[in-house]
Amino acid sequence: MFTQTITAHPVSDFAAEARAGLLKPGQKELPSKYLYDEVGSALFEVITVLPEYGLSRAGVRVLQRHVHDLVERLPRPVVVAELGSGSGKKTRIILEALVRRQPTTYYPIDLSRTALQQVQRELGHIDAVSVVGFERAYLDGLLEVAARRRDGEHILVLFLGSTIGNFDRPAGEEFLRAVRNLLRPDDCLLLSTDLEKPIPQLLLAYDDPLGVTAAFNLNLLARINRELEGDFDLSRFQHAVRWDETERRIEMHIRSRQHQKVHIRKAGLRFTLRKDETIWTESSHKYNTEEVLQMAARSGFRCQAQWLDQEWPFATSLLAAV
Ligand code: AVJ
Repeated sequence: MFTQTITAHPVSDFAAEARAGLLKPGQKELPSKYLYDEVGSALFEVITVLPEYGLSRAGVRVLQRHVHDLVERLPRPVVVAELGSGSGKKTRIILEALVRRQPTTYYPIDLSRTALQQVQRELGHIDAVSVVGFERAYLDGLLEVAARRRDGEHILVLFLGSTIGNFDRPAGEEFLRAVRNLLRPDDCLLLSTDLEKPIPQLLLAYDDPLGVTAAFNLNLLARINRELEGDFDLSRFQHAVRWDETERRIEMHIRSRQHQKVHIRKAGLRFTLRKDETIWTESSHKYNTEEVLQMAARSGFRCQAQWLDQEWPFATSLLAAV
């Protein structure tokens, strides 16, 4: 129907956050949200079609199979807000089913303007769907969506792709609680979580033989070079993936192949890396179906339905705010 973008709040804290993470005593780190600039987002789209990375296809299959059940369970009328805009593939399945019942406003919330533009191009032409993008952090965007709510209107929040896995468990639960606090009873959250599976399979999914995930990861250093005038020499770094058994998560790191010095001019930062020292760039926590239910209950939701993919263990849960 129509599309619109609410921008402003541009200046990111990339320099400040990179600086803080790289100056951390002990394990150095960079926030995973910065993996997704234009290059990183394009590389991630390639990851989603790699045979080793079954996660995204599982998410699509679950929705294809159960979207009618999903739509029937939703309160009406409902607006749709999505945390992170993704490629639009999964969202399209939901919106196309939903508009058979009611015209729908869709609010993608994303820090990246390019990501918003892409999803608007992808979904802006569906009949009876209006797209209003928010260039915001998730909770800031959701706050604004909630403020625009009309009387009697409900909100369906989409948090797909197992993005919650990037938080550690306590922070993930805290985040769900924060989402819940912006909602009213019977508003819904559709939450996807990747499930535990054999470790070799997980390691391959995050360290594919073609090297796409390696490029996705190393692009974070390239991005620092581009945007913050860093001098990382990418040939002196290596993608590294490990499974942490206690935390039940995949960790993605960038390992320094040698002792070296780095200068990031716009962050006002000089630091050294030891040979084999790593910068931790992302975690992907893996869940079981029970703990998703418990996590939901503890954060103020009741589970209406949980749909699973058998081929690539994966859960999409429809949670209603209590
Ligand atoms: C988009 C955060 C769900 O953790 O699996 C893919 C990102 N990182 N390969 C994930 C990712 C490396 C992905 N999420």
